[in-house]
Amino acid sequence: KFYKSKQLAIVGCPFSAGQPKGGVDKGPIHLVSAGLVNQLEALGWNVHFDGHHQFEDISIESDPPIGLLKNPRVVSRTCEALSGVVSEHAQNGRLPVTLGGDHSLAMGTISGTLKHFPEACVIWVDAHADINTTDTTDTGNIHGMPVSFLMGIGSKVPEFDWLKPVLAANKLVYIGLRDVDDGEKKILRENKIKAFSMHEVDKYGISKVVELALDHVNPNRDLPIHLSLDVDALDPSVTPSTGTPVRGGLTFREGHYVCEAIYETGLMIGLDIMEVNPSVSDTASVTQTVAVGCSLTRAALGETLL
Ligand code: Z70
Ligand code: MN
Ligand code: MN
Ligand code: MN
Repeated sequence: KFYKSKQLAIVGCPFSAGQPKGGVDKGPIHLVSAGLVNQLEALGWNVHFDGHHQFEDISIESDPPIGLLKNPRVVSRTCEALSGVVSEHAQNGRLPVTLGGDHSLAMGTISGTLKHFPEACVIWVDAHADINTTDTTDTGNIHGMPVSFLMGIGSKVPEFDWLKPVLAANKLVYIGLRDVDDGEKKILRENKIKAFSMHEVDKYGISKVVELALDHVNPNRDLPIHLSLDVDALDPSVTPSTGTPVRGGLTFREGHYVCEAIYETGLMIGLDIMEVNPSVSDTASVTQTVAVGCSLTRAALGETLL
């Protein structure tokens, strides 16, 4: 209901500087090569394939750490450029579907969609909370921090001045968490951020969890929704080819149910499919992970079982 009928844009982001492992930059190429564009067209979407954005004009001579943050300039400038691309698609009535790349890219995608839909809420589906601040990070990997940057918490880094605090704590909800740093747990508590870990998925079942998550961020089911999905939310038996697999994740069907249920609201205004890494594990695992990535994307875009 927020876009012209069935128009979407695929924004491929071959990007890996938010974390140390090579290969995640090849994720979007694999998803598209597997036929994602045709699959979405078959669901009735008018697909504007916006290419694999290398953001080539971002050339950085050297990018030494700022504090602990690794590759801060290239991450910041790539996300700033991505934010512009995503907001332009939203502006033009096309649902932006961003294929990562590592999850630091969500600073770009979410700031981009919130620019056009400031009242939107975010559903973050992940094994990790990705909410470390510049003060709490142990690793310096920025893909573990995008949420804190979007919320404007933690010590500021001038390089990220373009990114304003756009996401309020009560506009965010997590599903699938099971590997959260102590510093992150404190941030979740202090900011009263709602999170449904795998414990709650076991306790209530996935359909109740999605309903409770929506009750929290979208009680009247009338606000736009940005769905940011890290494929490591699913169990490593389902999506093995990702940088930091964590056992005990969502099953194939639980992951798909989340996507289907968000689609059913008719409120989705942005979708991220992140952290597919074709360099992790063997060929069969890569083929499976890419197939599941495409399948989750279709589920979020209206594929029905009957
Ligand atoms: C850890 C950090 C993370 C994804 C790992 C891990 C974060 N909390 N996110 N893999 N997708 O480095 O901050
Ligand atoms: Mn374009
Ligand atoms: Mn993750
Ligand atoms: Mn993530």
